[in-house]
Amino acid sequence: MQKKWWHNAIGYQIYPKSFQDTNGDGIGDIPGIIEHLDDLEELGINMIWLCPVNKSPMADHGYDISDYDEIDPMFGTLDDMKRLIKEADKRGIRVLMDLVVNHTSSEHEWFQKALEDPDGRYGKYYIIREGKDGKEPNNWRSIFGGSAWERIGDTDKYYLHLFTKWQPDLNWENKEVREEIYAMINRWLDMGLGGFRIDAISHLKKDFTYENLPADGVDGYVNGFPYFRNVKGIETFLNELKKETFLPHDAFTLAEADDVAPEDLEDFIGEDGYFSSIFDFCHTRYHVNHPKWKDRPVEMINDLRDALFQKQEYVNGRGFLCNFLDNHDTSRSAERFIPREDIGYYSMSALGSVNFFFPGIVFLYQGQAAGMLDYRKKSIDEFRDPTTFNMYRGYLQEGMTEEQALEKLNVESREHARTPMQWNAQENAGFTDGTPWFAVNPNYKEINLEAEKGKEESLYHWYRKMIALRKSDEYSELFIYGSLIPVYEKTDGVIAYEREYQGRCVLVICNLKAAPQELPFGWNVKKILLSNHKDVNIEKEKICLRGYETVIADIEK
Ligand code: TEU
Ligand code: CA
Repeated sequence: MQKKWWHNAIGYQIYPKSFQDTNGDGIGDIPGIIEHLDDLEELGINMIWLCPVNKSPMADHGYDISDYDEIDPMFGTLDDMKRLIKEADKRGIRVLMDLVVNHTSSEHEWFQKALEDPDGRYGKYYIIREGKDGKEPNNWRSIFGGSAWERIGDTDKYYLHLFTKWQPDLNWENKEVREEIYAMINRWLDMGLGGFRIDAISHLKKDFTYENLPADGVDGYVNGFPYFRNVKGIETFLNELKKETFLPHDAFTLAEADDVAPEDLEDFIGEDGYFSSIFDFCHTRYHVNHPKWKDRPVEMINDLRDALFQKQEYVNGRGFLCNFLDNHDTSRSAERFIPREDIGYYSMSALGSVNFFFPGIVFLYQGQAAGMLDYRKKSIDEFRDPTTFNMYRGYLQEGMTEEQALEKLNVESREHARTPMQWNAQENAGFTDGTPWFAVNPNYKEINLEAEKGKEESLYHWYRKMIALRKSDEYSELFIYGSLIPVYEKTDGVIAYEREYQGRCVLVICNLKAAPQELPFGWNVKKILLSNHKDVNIEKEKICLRGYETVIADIEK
């Protein structure tokens, strides 16, 4: 395998709106990111991904871009962006932008022109179809709820939007669209950008056979994923995209590519794959799908373990998945997997290591190393996300009471991890001198980065130590190229594995149960590398793990 700088990169996702405000308007900005580069360097980060900062009317918080070549004034200027790239580079940190090319904003110039003349040149940039019997062309449900089609004025034409109606889908079948996009990508890469996180890439190709299927919900619509997710033929677009842009720049790419079939993984992330790495979401949805989600039973940990190991088995060393627990589209992982009464340093540090030493790339989300948690809302009006509002309407339609719907959203909403970054115990957690665009979690006086840094046993130090170990001269090759061997696979609440490389072996054991567990132990420990407690209890032939204890050891098999 050809070695690349990013093989052992530690990534950090920034939600710019909520990271650091520097001009008192209550909205995080690019100068705010520059201010914290030293913090990120100290943590050991060498790659940052910024959620979209391009010009946008912000209908979906920037995932609706109206000008790909501009920075939204809310975040700063193009010069700020160039300065960020330069300052990051000085600290060995590469910058990734978010590439949102499945759709544009409805305010993008192309779409405005398409509306004026749906049959003209720009109409062909989007997916516009005639309605059927005065209704939408078909009954696909948008991923964000409601119909996936929106009528154009009082015509009988509709445009497709897999996300909100303010995010019309681009027509990738049109070569002219593809060429515009490639040229835009190359302009950014020429500026010295490290690469991109690529949004919703599995949806580029649509199956135009448009079958009207029986509705699968009370809204009368149907889940159209088989027609617009990883549809056959997408490989032609993905190959071309890579060849025309990323490849000549040797750019790093991390695609949001959900549910790629095991047999296609090599095409996606193999040595000559379309992308350097992908996000898979197999492990992020239990909190809503599990029948007993309210209690976070230990079976959820077992399911998490099985899903994580299964995905790694599919990849089987052929490429690099991205290992993450938190992002801007989900509640904080501790809230999803740990019973509420147990949430704290031990449980969160143990959870943080379950996939940290896996083959692949590690990505942390802002606030994760500061121990940030969800802020439960008391009213629907406190949310800011269009999808959350759609979900709320849907739940009421299904017959839930307002309280029941709110309770569900307090777990499910995509917005929980988007509250402002908690830097310190000062007003507004040090995020802004103004009024924050989205309420700061009132727990900031206790939970904030400065407080974490000051404690001996803290998540911040835990992550910093884990990062240092992953990157250390002695072990980095093992963590990059070593094989993954699951152990204790049938033990309730335990996620454990060996990493083996050239005759050396590291063992990672995480007990995700509140209760202690005594496990048989047949290895010779050469050295304890890390433990989230003060000491480790290994006796002859057994290890006694405390509740939520993690041990990482160099072993002899
Ligand atoms: O999310 C895409 C998204 O909603 C996926 O999780 C989706 O469920 C998946 O593609 C189905 O296969 C991204 C961004 O992360 C999100 O914040 C944006 O709102 C969205 O795209 C639209 O740009
Ligand atoms: Ca600002």
